[in-house]
Amino acid sequence: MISQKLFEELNKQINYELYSAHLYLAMAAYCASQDLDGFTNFFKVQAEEEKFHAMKLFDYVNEMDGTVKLDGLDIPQNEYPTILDVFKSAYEHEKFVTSRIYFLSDIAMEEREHATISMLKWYIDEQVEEESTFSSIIKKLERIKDDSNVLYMLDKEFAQRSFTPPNEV
Ligand code: OFO
Repeated sequence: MISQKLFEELNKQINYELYSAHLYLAMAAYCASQDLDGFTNFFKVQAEEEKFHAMKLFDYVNEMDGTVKLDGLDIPQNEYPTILDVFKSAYEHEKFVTSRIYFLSDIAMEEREHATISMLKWYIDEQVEEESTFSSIIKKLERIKDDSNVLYMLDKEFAQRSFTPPNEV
């Protein structure tokens, strides 16, 4: 049985995931202001993914007879010095989210809450992907520096990104 403490932390996580969507939409808006349409698309898709993460937890809390309680969202950062800074911020944010997922897993393990441990495994794997995506884009952006031709190519590549909900949920 899920404790009140664990339900509260799962609820907080729903909010963190919704905040992630909010943050990435603000990053999309920044990219749009720089006329980087592909990067804009990248972050819009990222925001969709985050909403999916939130809803997966939303459904889980309901399924386990808990009550979802939403909180307010902080104001996200809207301005960035460069596109590289956008990705550095996103990467730091994902590291924070990973620490939250580990924290939730620790509580679930302390409580021997096996269903929640199993559900959270999906998020642990997802965080490996999220961190790796941002870290590899940072490396690319650091390599290309101010080469606008390569930036344009990357922008074209990101224009192709689309959101496909995972089907195992
Ligand atoms: Fe939900 O993984 Fe990013 O924040």
